[in-house]
Amino acid sequence: MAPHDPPPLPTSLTAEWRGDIAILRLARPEKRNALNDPTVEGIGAFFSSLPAHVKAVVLDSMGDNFSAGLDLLELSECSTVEGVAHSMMWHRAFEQIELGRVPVVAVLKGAVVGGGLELAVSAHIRVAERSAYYALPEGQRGIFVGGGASVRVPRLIGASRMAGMMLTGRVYGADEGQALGISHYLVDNGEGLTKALDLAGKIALNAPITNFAVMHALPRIAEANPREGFMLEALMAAIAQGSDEAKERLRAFLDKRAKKVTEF
Ligand code: 1HE
Repeated sequence: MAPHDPPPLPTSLTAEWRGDIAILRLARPEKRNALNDPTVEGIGAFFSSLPAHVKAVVLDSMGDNFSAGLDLLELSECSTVEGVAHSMMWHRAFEQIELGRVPVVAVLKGAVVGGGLELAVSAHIRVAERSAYYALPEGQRGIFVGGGASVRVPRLIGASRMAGMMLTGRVYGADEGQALGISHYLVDNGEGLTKALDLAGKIALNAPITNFAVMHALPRIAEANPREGFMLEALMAAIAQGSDEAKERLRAFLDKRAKKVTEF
């Protein structure tokens, strides 16, 4: 493999490299990007073996839908023990996104449902197109979420709202998803990738220590008891500001060489 080659991916995924940004695409639109085992394992493998030059990833999809969730063909014959292993395989794969090496920006459109929503909420930033809608149809299928939704979705919208989605099959539209905090940005249909690439480009310009702290320290601090949280924050802040890059960036601002904060 050449240094920039991705690991071998299943046919349901494609990778594209644009400078220091990688784009991973769900590529099974004829099945609404339903997630089968090779796809989920391929996602994990992709994020755990990113080339060193990659500084941010955009997670995109082919067709009109982000993902219809679990490939329902797969669970129909699963035993209880196999079911546990299957769910834990999803957890491992999506942890490679959430606690991976670089921030991930997901582009959401059409169906973002079941395991598709679980995949989306593993990313750090979500850009939704107006066509996006969110649901957890596990309740209607007689199953339970297994790709990390019960940990990650309540942190975004609260356990009570997630219970409502699962018990009644409630579907939230893109506007509601934006108001609830599922998406960070809401854009017109067809504009999600451009916006995501723009954001990924900004992320790639950050000091690596800042991206590391946001990905790995912030979620742990947010979950910690406040006393430990303040201490972790102080330690992380000291490590970050002690870096040569931080010193240079602070000096650049004081020398009027750095951009000011602007409203837009
Ligand atoms: C699928 C799947 C799938 C579509 N597994 N094959 N997820 C769900 O319960 C959602 C199920 N899907 C749907 O409700 C609809 O497909 C959509 C609303 C997403 C899209 O509707 P539409 O009209 O655009 O497409 P379609 O005609 O329903 O589907 C096109 C094809 O994709 C069709 O196959 P075909 O061979 O007849 O062409 C569908 O069978 C196939 N397809 N969705 C398998 N999900 C770790 S636990 C996670 C648990 C879950 O994610 S549960 C939620 C599962």
